[in-house]
Amino acid sequence: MAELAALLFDVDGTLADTERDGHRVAFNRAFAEAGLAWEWDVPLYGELLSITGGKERMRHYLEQYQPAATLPGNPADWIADLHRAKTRHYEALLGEGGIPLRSGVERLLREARDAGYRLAIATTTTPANVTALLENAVGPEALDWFEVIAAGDVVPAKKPAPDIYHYAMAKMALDPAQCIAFEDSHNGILASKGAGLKTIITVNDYTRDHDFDSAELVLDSFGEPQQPFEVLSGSPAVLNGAEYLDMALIKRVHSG
Ligand code: XBP
Ligand code: MG
Repeated sequence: MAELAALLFDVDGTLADTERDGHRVAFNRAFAEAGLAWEWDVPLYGELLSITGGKERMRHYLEQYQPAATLPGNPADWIADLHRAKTRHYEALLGEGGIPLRSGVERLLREARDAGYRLAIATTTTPANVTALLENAVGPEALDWFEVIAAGDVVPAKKPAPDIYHYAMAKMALDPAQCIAFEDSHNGILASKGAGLKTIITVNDYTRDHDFDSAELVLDSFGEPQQPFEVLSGSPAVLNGAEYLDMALIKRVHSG
């Protein structure tokens, strides 16, 4: 087994709980601004999350839930315009400061950096959304923590395709055996496993019941020293009594 060199992070649901109170609200604000009587409530948004990518999700909604809608002009351009508005609303929402990083995330990123591990992001979301999250939840310096921020349309096929992970590793000149991925969803683990990566899952309310059979470790959060994680699945030998995710545990997962 190659030595661990890099940690590759998903963003939405993994670094922060952005979906329900961030993306969903931003979509609804964009719909209202455009004069559309569409409202993505919390359960509906949970269903729509099976389609990754905001533009792809809107197209799916249009086809499946609003088949009678008549669009002004070309559907792809119309969706792209609406999605630009959604991104603007998302950035504004995060600027209001309501979405923190999940438990243990900042502690772990700092520990990994201090120990010399390379960090990258592999996400489906728009690059501006990653910037907005990191700047508002940590500060502008957090953007420099990541050697590569692989995001959005930089690859044509979004998760569950493995392409965004392949892209990030190619940029870093690393093999999958030198990396480990952090995800929160079934589509996410399909992408990371498709790229040959060992994967640690932290679930959230939208993904708790997803299939994570192929994960090396499934937790409810990264945890903190005074705020232990709950283990949903993982090898007791690898866990070795750990109560929060740190580099020692990640190295055991990687070599286990
Ligand atoms: C995230 C997504 C994204 C966001 C919306 O998936 O599916 O579509 O919900 O972002 P993952 P955009 O966490 O697996 O990367 O609207 O910018 O696409
Ligand atoms: Mg995710």
